[in-house]
Amino acid sequence: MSRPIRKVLIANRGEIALRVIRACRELGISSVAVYSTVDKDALHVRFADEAVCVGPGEASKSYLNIPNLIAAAEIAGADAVHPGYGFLAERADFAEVCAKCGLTFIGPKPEHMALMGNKVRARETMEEAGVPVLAGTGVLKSPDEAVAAAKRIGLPVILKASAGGGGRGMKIVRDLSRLPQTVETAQAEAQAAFGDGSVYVERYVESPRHIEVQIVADCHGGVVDLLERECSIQRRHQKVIEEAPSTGLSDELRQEIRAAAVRAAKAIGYQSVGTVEFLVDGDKFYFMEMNTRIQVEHCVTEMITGVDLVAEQIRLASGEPLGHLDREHKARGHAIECRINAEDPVMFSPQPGTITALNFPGGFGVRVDSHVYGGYEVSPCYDSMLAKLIVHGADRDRAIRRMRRALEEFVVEGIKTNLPLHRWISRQPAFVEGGYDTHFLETYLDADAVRSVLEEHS
Ligand code: MV4
Repeated sequence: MSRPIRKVLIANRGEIALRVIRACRELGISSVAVYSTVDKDALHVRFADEAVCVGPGEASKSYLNIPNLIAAAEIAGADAVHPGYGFLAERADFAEVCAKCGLTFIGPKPEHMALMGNKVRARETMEEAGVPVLAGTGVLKSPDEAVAAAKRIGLPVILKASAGGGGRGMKIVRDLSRLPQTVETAQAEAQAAFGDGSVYVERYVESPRHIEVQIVADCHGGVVDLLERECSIQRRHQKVIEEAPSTGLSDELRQEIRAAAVRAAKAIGYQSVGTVEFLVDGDKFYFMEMNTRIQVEHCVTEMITGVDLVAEQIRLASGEPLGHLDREHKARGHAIECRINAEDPVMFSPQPGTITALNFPGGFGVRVDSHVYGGYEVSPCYDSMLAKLIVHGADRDRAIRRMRRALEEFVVEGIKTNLPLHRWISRQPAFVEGGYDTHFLETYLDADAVRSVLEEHS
């Protein structure tokens, strides 16, 4: 059952490729980077033991090009593949191809990726496992079925695409008379976007909090949770700030949510690291999605648990048991992550260009995971995240003070970034108090706040 991993091909770029290379190096495992021609000078190419070009800048022709990635793994003699996050990380077909080619996929089994990629099947499976789900339906067979469901559940309802996720393909309906037409539109849009027009109904929660639980599972049936993260500060379904542990939840509710996440993973026989996302509404919580990958925000969990999640993910993929992880994890202090993006801090539009000057913050309790350097050219081909600033403090108040101090030290010149937005958030009373919900930015980032972000916090 155990299969040693000696050489890992990293099918990704940017900070997560570096993160995986660093874990490999510490484990005594060789690393193989892949890169597009746009990334020929990238740090993941320089820091890996070997690097193979897999195509041009356009992701569909390089980082998403499965035949080229498999060929690169074969040429380099890799025995395993790490998908990182994004790109092919949740593509069951890629995991399957890796297995067929004798490559250990560092992630869950393809059937679990496929199950969680199908939001209707995921919902049904969780309900059977005794994990709370919102009142809703299976795949709609007709608009009339949605109307009947809305009458039973009550308004508002939300229409979601079964093949969607992460906020893609959702429509809120507040007026019963609009529901049939909205179902037809949602089905057509889902068909066009995902090649699958399946749509379902759920009761809509107006002001939820996004709480997610980090799960670690081995291939011997062992499952533990590594506490939870609070990810409610988002904009257009992109997380902006994440923290661990969550703030403003009762201990009782946190324990219940963690137990539900473990139950979810055990029910399906999940293996590898994963995240179970919940919507929290007052003192109630509901299963939302399960992410079958290492996530961008895994670092806040690492800071409060002391566990190297990527190293553990690799170890678990080689068939090892939970071992030292098999215990009740307790939070040591508080961690906050700021996603620093190359974007307009107010309009949130991406800002490609060249970084002319750069200074990363440092000092006690500060971690910066980033692939950029002075002179780095931000390409429009890829997402706009430049760096993750992760601060750790003995408690949340100290973490916030450290966050402000580190944000003051952080310099990126030559392109616009969202650093002013983070500086502003770090001083917002509603953020400092904790207990904010998913409407935080749209609620507080009004015209006056925008002026303040542009002037005071730059
Ligand atoms: C919801 C919801 C309210 N009610 N479902 C957004 C991402 C995707 N995972 C599901 N999402 C939501 N689903 C019901 N039944 C509100 C959201 C939502 C949201 C969730 C988490 C974090 C930020 C969000 C922003 C807007 C909407």
